[in-house]
Amino acid sequence: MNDMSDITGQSAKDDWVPTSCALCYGSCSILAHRVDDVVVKIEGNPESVVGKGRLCGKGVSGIMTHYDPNRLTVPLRRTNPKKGLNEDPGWKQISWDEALTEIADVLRRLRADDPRKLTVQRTTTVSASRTPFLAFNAAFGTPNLSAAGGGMHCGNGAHLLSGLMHGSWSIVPDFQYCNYALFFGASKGHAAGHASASNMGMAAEARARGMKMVVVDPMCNFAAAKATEWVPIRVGTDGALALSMCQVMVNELTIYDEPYLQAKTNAPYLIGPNQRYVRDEATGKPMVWDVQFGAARPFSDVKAADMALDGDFEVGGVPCQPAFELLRRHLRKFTPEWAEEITTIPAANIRRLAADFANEAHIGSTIVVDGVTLPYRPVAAIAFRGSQGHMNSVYNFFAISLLNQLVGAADVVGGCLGFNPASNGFEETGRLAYKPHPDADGLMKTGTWMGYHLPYPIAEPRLPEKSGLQDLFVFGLTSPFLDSDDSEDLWQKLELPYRPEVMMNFGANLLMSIANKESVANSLARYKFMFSFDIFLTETSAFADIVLPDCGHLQTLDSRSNYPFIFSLPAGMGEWCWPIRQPVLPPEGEQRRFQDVLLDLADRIGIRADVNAAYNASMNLAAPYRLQGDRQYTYEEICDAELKSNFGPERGLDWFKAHGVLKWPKKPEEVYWRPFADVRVPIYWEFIVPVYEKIKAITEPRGVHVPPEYYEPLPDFLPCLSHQCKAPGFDLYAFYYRDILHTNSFTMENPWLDEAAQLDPLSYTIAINADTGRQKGIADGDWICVENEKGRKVKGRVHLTQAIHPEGLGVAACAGHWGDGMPVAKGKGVFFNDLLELDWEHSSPINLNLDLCARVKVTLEKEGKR
Ligand SMILES: Nc1nc2c(c(=O)[nH]1)N[C@H]1C(S)=C(S)[C@@H](COP(=O)(O)OP(=O)(O)OC[C@H]3O[C@@H](n4cnc5c(=O)[nH]c(N)nc54)[C@H](O)[C@@H]3O)O[C@H]1N2
Ligand SMILES: Nc1nc2c(c(=O)[nH]1)N[C@H]1C(S)=C(S)[C@@H](COP(=O)(O)OP(=O)(O)OC[C@H]3O[C@@H](n4cnc5c(=O)[nH]c(N)nc54)[C@H](O)[C@@H]3O)O[C@H]1N2
Ligand code: SF4
Ligand SMILES: [Mo]
Repeated sequence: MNDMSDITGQSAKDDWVPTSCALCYGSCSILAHRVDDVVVKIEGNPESVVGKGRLCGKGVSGIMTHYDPNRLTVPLRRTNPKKGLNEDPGWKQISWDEALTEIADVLRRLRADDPRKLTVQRTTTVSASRTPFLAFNAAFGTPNLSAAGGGMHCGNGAHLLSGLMHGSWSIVPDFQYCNYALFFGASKGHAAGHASASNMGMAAEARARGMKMVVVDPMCNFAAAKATEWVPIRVGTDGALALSMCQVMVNELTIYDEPYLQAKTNAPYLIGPNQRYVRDEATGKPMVWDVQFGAARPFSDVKAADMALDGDFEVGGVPCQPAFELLRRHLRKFTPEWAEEITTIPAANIRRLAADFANEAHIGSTIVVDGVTLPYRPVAAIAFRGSQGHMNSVYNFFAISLLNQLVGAADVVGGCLGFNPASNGFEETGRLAYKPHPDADGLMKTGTWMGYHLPYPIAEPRLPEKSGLQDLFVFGLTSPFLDSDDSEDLWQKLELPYRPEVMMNFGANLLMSIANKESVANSLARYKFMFSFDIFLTETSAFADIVLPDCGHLQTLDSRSNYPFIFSLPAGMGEWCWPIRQPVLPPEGEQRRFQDVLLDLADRIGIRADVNAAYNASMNLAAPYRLQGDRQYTYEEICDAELKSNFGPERGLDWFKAHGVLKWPKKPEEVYWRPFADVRVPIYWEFIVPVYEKIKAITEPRGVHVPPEYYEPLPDFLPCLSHQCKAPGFDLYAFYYRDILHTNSFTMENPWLDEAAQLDPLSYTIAINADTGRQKGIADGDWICVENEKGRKVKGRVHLTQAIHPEGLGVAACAGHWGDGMPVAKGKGVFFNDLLELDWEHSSPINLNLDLCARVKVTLEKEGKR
């Protein structure tokens, strides 16, 4: 800290505090410039790998979120017992002791009755909230942890596939070496996505280096605007394009990486007529056809190069084929001409894209990185929210993943990288080491993970205990069925043994972030009691009985703002980096950190020992830093324990507060781990067959039909419901996209970001193709009404542009707030989610993803306003 003299001669306290942003889940490392206990500026922390000294506009504006006079500063209790969209809660200030006494009474009684009746809901935007809530959840004993719109909008398909194929939460091109990146509805390094600010720099450098970037997207927005080529696609049809590209590569061009498929996938495993592996009777291992021996043998006994990929065989009288042969045959129907009909992308373009991708992969080539010779495949097919935010989420992402698998561009130099799934750990302590490893079938299990269950092996489906039904629909991470219109019907049929009664919410604005507000409001009103940790009164907090004023990102503490190297640390060569978040400013009024409040509640309801045990497990604390019995540790002490446990006794919380981050170099074998790990990934999902049988055995007798076409071992293209709408006048596909200026429903309240968004022609408007608009007699700036097939309506001002597919209707972010608690946000922008239905029919029957597109009709608003 420097003591400086200002012009008045008075001394000013002036310092820069290293901490982490939380305006989105990227958690970029920041430096907060603090002068006389006021933060006057936020900059990127160049010492950190997370952001690399860069910030986005939201991060810089975080200062205005902190100093917003509408921030909550006292606990509030509702006085109006009625809950509804038009009910005023009648907030009354209460003391912390009153608030926590009442909450603890409710929780104590509930836990004695049935802990599963507690639903814990949290926003993923503050990613650091994960560990404390997971610990509380586990200790309390409820399986119901949910993430509002998170997952079923953004990651249910992405995390499943990235987990199965890359041992990782997410994927990104190896920007340092990639020459051809194909983006399917993802903005990794352009506006949104994971590891934003780091990826923004890396993506820019890659483009300057000459990396071609091809963006498949219904809109030419942030990623496509920077691309070499924009490929406009009909909403929700990415699977058809990817399958067709696979068809061209495998059957028309016959370009694919045979040695990779033999050694690193289950492509050579023999499949019988029952869609299952042909297994060795003695060992139970899947068999391959050994071309040297001319016989089927367990995969582990055969050299990869001797494994047949093609042909028909017979083993013990059973006809069978290698999985790859089945894939090759399966792909034949996905011709570019077929795909053109579905995607609107001309067949010739599909052939060109496939040829470019296949040729740019330079199959067979190697490169030396830091003295290590490694496979070099400088192409990557990437996807995230856009292409998989649909009912056909799983197959779409599966088909896109196959592009990388076919050319061997998975976790090798220049290819598609998982987000740091392999690490040798911190050398001095040997901690934080993990890497993918094989199961008995040779298929990859992740070395580290952060979901409720591992992506593989697939969990055993059972009669649900989770109100979201994910223990039955085991491919789903998060679920719409906590809130859907028909959840009671599903719970009854599937014999859920209890009903949700109490909700503990952390920040999430589920009333806005999931789907139409009526459906979610009905679900929220069903809870007998709800309390919410908030920094603002959101639309959702209006359904709470008690609201607790939380500290914001500049006031809070977290020993793992970037754990476990997944969200924020860029993939690729460079350094490992462990940053923390620390308080720069004290609480205002009666604000308290949620982590401390959770510990206080644990003590009040008598579950401290369980919470300590849960922290030991989730932070993987090593002796002597394990938390003991029911000792009342502060959250500071828990953070200190985690840091010392990982990095040694001299690098505790104090060291991290002073230094901000700890770094050490990555090795090529960690970043490009695939050649060094004896694991295979499934290009053919044999495991899906028994899983479906088990799901069906539970659902069919109980009157719930689960369509089998979602559970095939090879991906297909399944149309969204919106593709099937034939009602006259419903000729546009409505979709949303992230605004570079806003995070989900959060930042419209930030005055700097709001001002910038008002200047932007798209942030708060509805984008329609200019020619389509003119045909409909709509002019730029007109007010229109957008109506979905069920008659739900959304209104807004039109922006006509050439930068959108002629059938598309694009809305930015999750705006259109109506509550009084965020007055800057109120009335700004368009609330897209009012066009989304929330029921079984509109959910993926395999991974529970919501269908995030709607077929809509637009009409001109005569009055020229809302
Ligand atoms: N139309 C549309 N819908 C969407 C999306 C979209 O882009 N458009 N995105 C979807 C996706 S992928 C997701 S993940 C979800 C996200 O949706 P949600 O998780 O419901 O929330 P966000 O909209 O991200 O807003 C973050 C919330 O956290 C609160 N908050 C921020 N910091 C803190 C803090 O330190 N403490 C506390 N207690 N609260 C805090 C903010 O007040 C805000 O309410 O929305 C989904 N829904
Ligand atoms: N600036 C900013 N950054 C964020 C967030 C934010 O709200 N704002 N949110 C964070 C969160 S929670 C998440 S999940 C990530 C999400 O990050 P992204 O995956 O990048 O999310 P989106 O921008 O919603 O969707 C990506 C693209 O998909 C397109 N798209 C929509 N439908 C389709 C389709 O059917 N097919 C194809 N091919 N494209 C389609 C959209 O036009 C958009 O360009 O971003 C994180 N980072
Ligand atoms: S990308 Fe996210 S975490 Fe990084 S500066 Fe922007 S808002 Fe903050
Ligand atoms: Mo998300």
